[in-house]
Amino acid sequence: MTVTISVFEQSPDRGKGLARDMPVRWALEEVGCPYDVRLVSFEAMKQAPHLALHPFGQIPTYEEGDLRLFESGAIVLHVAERHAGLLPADGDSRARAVAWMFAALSTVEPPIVERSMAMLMESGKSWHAQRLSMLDDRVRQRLGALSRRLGDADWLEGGFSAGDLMMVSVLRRLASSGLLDEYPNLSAYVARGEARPAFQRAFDAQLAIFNALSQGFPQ
Ligand code: GTB
Repeated sequence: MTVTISVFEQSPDRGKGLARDMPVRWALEEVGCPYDVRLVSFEAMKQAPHLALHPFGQIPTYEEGDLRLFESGAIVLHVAERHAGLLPADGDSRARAVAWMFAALSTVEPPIVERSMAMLMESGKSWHAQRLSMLDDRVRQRLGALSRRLGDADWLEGGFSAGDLMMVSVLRRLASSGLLDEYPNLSAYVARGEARPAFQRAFDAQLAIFNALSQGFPQ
């Protein structure tokens, strides 16, 4: 059955692979599932045809036959459950790998997103530096705990899993902050994820959309 995902027609991250279609693409590449892409503009995202796929008018969405899904975590979990390669066979290990997916999205990511929003929306405010320092410390609390748990292991739950895929995707959002450099084992963990051939294919595919678009722009 053909899989179609929706992605930004014009991603604000300018091809850095930080939008949330990236983990979905990466998961599909890891399991060897081909997929088509529907490019959606910011305008089209808020119109009825796309809202029928995504109640909040966002990307990514996932279509496969009669199945329509939204939420990158739910999509990655669906892909991981339907194909071999992203979840351990043993039930307990599998449950722990799924727990890491949730940890990535609901424990590690919120302070990272809050920091990104502060950088984007509040950098001109007189109190920005003070608030940023507080937000940095909140991110550090999560990174410190994650770093201690990962230790010198390659991945969070034995072999590479959907839990690592989501965690690396979330940590990549810190690239420009410098915070990850304070935790060498986490920097190495992200680099290991990014070095996977499936990650590279996913990254190149989203970058190709940005490059095609920029060729249409006057320099
Ligand atoms: N919880 C949902 C999920 O995980 O799927 C969140 C989906 C979401 O936030 N989608 C964003 C979107 O559609 C794009 S990815 N936004 C349009 C809108 O809400 O109108 C978030 C994102 C955007 C840009 C960058 N960036 O520029 O670096 C990174 C991440």
